[in-house]
Amino acid sequence: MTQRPPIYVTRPHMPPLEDFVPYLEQIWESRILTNGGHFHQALEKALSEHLGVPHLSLFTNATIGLVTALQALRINGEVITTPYSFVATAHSLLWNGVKPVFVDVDERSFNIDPAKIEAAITPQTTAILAVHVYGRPCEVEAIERIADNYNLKVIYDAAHAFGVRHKGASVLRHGDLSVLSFHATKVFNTFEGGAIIAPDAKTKHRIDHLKNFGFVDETIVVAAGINGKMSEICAAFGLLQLKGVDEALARRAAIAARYRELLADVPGIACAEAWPDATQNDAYFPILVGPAYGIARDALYAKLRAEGIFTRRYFYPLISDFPMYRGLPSAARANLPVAARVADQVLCLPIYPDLTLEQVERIAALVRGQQRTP
Ligand code: T4K
Repeated sequence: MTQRPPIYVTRPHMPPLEDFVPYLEQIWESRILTNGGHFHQALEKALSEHLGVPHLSLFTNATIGLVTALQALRINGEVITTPYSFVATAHSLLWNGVKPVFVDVDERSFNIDPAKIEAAITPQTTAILAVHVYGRPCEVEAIERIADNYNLKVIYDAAHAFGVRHKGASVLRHGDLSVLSFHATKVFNTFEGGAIIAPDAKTKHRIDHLKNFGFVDETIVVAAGINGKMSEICAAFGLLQLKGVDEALARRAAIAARYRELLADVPGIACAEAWPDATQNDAYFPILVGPAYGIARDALYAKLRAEGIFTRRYFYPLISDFPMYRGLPSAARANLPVAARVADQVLCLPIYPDLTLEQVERIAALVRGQQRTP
């Protein structure tokens, strides 16, 4: 019997190799490999237009982007954030010497719950670092109202939110700064990469200096900057990727719709609901495995693994469960009951443009097949 190839939670979308060769030839010809070359400039312009945002600064990855965004806004003291995210969100605070204060999430969106933010504000609070989890927008208006009332900055970790629109405009326009990821596992990838979205040219210039060691010109350094620059090869790949991104998003939407149909009536399985006032990018396909399913989430995860289907439990454990955070008073699971429940029940099913509907049907049938009526 021939073995089926494994199915991973995601696979990067790749254009045909021959389409990339002319870009490589241009790089070989120019010998400009990095430091704001032709492709870097072209991708910044193309992405600003595509996403409908005023100012965008490319980065080597989103983590350095987050660290730099906090530097650019001179964030210190305490920052209110979510435990339900990838560790990079909170790590960016520690790299800035800032204390994370975890606030619970909303049970429908899995994003930080604005109703719980105010109680966590102290005289040391300087900002809110929220995450558009799975590309579903936070309650941006409520968050910004609180920020205005308490004079706080707002930074959005928008690693998952490529192309997402909220009430007709890019969700990346909200807050003081937003940070995208273009990692291999993301909807739009440049191998590794990311970007900060800034509201005005002055802020973008400051960020451009910060990602280039603080250099303004050959002899002037204005800040203790870092090296966060995207290389020409990654930027060139991004330009090529941009041509296929709408088609890739349409494939993802078809896959998500099929999963929803096939899993709609499985007892104990809840698919994330469509989100009001927002477009979806189907970056992930999370399901919650509740008590009515009859077996635990981890048993389903193991069963699928045994079948060569590598789902992921994004985001379990919670960030607040990791050793460098769990000593914080706000990290106690009793303070984060919704996030704790979601982390214990969530399973992200495979979704990526090359996944076939037959594979989706097989995965859904396996999920259905494990259900045990209590
Ligand atoms: N904020 C949030 C909310 C984030 O989710 C992330 C990253 C960040 C910030 C930071 O962004 P970056 O600094 O990375 O730009 C992955 C990614 O490494 C990470 O970027 C992502 N979030 C996180 C949610 O997932 P892992 O350790 O789970 O990835 P890994 O290597 O196990 O990959 C998952 C599957 O994808 C593999 O089983 C196979 C497939 N894969 C992966 C890679 C890297 C491929 O087919 N090709 C590949 O090149 O963290």
